[in-house]
Amino acid sequence: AMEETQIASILKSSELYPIPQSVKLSYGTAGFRADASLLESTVYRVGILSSLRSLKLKSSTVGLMITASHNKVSDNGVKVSDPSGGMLSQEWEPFADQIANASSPRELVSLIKDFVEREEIAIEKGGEVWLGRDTRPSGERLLRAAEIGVRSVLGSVAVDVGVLTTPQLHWMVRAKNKGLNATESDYFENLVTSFKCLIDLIPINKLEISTLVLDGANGVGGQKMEVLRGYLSNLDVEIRNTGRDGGVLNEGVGADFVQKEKVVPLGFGSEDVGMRCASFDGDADRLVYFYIPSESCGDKVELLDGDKILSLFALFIKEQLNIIGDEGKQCRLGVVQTAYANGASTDYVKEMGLEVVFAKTGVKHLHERAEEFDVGIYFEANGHGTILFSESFLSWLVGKQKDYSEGSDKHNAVSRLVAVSNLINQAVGDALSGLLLVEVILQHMGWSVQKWNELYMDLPSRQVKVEVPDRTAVVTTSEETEALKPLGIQDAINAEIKKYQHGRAFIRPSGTEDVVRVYAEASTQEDADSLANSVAQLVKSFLGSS
Ligand code: G16
Repeated sequence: AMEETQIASILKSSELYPIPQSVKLSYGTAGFRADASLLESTVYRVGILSSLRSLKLKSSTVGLMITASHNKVSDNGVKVSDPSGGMLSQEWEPFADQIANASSPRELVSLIKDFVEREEIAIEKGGEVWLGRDTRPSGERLLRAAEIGVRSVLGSVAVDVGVLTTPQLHWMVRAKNKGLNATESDYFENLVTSFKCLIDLIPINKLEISTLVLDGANGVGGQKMEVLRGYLSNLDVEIRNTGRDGGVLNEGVGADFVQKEKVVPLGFGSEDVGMRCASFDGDADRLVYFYIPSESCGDKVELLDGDKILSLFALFIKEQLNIIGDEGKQCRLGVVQTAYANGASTDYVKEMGLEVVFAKTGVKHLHERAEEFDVGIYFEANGHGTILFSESFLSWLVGKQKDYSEGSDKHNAVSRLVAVSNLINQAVGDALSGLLLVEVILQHMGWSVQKWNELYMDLPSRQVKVEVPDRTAVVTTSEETEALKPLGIQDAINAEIKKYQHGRAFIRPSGTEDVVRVYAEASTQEDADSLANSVAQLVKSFLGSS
């Protein structure tokens, strides 16, 4: 139960952060997001929640990240990292929604009191929360609100860990709770060591190292890459859109833009034809690759999205398991995708003999499913994903490292897998670590970006968003492939799909923007465009346009 002094502390601090009128907030796909001017009270309250989460888990460190990722610069948001480094347990999301929307300090306190009792949280000890933010100008002010929230749970400590990518914070929180070194420089050191290890294990380096051109989305990721680059050899990166040259975060740049529009980001053009290029999103948890084909008319790019990255990773890991032989083949290697995955990528990984499962959009859903495998690779088409190694498989690998003679093929294959498990962020999808893994695999294979792209050919696809008065009117099945509401819309969508060869389409309400998303696939680009447009029309006629 909560003491009077504790209640008074929350009542007092919450007076500082009245809730703006007429906003209804929801934790959504990836935390709360809204125009930054509306968010102080929310972030303050998520600060309280984070302290409670820490207390619930024996004062383990919890992470609180201020970012709105791919959204526009005037938006901001807040997401919580659990002590494992994964997303906040979904069981706590309803409580997050309730307190974010509590209309008065009294209501807030009463919700907290009930929750603390129900969850049997021992509030006497004090928790620990690490606070990070991206480069958004509103970040600092919001971080102060979060600190006050954290500290209003008496005895709890708020540690400002500064400007970070979202995956850096998740990694640091995970490391801290495992009792490992957990500063930002430890993060960099870990990447550098495991990258070098993989480079040293390349049989014969078949490829001249060519320059990679990175689009930093005018956000935190490009800036961190500038630091990291300084410690790496065997990688030549030119970084554009760092945000220092006047460019605006995510505006005409970044992974979300490139993946959705399939056109070059600002700062790239005809002089880059054929070059290997990559884009991060605003908080560097997404990564896509692209190149400008020589026959490109206008600004079209050839996109290598999350599905292609997943396929490359799957191929490399499978190759190592094959080298290990019969024992390696017993490893359960699986893949997790969402409804957005290009049909051609799913066919490709299935042909490789991998198990494929589908999850709802949002890495929190994919991550859960990937944990079911010995090695689970998950990616959303938008470039958000990672590889998870189970504890038991990792200790098996480490054991094998002792069994096989050093320098043998099997020993090398095992060492590569161990290095991959260190390089790739086990907490959450991470553009920096994903990029390093792509780069080292390409060098290992001796492949150009064009060669990698030939793994399979994407079915043409199109995504559009539709603004509607109330996006929650769309309710989908658990894998989001069909709409249950509004009644009748799915039949109408099916009738459209039927008109196209290899037609596939679905709609879902976004969890990060106030729109309904439409995805369509068909055998030609023209057909995919036209299917997407007619489904968008259906959305407008069933839901009205705003
Ligand atoms: C977030 C989630 C992703 C999700 C994306 C889009 O990305 O972390 O898993 O795919 O939102 O979600 P929605 O379609 O619901 O708007 P980010 O990079 O913005 O954090």
